[in-house]
Amino acid sequence: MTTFLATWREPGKLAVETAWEERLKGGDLRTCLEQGLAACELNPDFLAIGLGSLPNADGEIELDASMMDGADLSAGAVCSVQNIVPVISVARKVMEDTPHVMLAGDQAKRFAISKGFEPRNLMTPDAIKHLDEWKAGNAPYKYIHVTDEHLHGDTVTMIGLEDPGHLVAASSTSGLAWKLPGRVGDSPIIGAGIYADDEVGAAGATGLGEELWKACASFRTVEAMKRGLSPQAACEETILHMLRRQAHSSEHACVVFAMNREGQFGAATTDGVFHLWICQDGNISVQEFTGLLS
Ligand code: SD4
Repeated sequence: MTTFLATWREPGKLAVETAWEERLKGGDLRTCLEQGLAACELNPDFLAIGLGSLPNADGEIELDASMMDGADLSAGAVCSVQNIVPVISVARKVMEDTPHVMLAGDQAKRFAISKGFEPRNLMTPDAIKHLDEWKAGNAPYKYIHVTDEHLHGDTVTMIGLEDPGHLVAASSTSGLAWKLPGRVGDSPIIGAGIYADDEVGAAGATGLGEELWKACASFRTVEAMKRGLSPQAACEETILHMLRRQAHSSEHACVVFAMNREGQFGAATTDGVFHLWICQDGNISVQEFTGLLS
């Protein structure tokens, strides 16, 4: 059995569908997650990932991405990268082609170019329109995007599991809209945005990165599973800890989701409604999780 999980209602669907297509072609877990996230990065309709996402306060799109393999805890990440997509592929190259875990900013971009990536303008006409609206003081999108119906994000964090108990986790994001230039959130931070350990399971996060990072949300959740909690109970424990200890964690959605090496999974959010996509050997479904505050 192969299982993929991916975050949020719109991009999560594309992410698991693409990962499964890659699996049918014989792709390994790393490649399936890379392709799933790359498809979302290259889709200009998603506002918090890759091409055409919402920029920082200077009108620049700065991307963060990470990948971790639970087999041997190898990990790679990039942060604050401009003009390159898909950055998940650069994060994977950091993991596989260098002795390092993370490269940042211009130097990460130089590394990407040295690996054959072509720099390009990521600001689409829609992204420029959103920036102009924000500058005029009437942006429809806040830090984490609020639509008419739901609080939601487009950051995609994924977990993949294959028998017997091998897990990979990965994440890609443009971070928070209108962030200070140079700001980095949880997504590229191993232990915050993602964590995978084949001895236990894997976890991923999305939402307000500052709070998720302070909580070491993904590592905390994997450690809770290591103590014997189910993935659902582990996620709830992390979110309740955040609500109890971190005042700002109730201001925006903070989400953690997890899967153990047996394939059980769960998720929890501080607030709002969170959609998690699940693909089990090609059977695709979505589950809804309601905030523990509501
Ligand atoms: C961040 N956690 O950079 C990301 C944002 C996010 O959906 O998940 N948005 O803080």
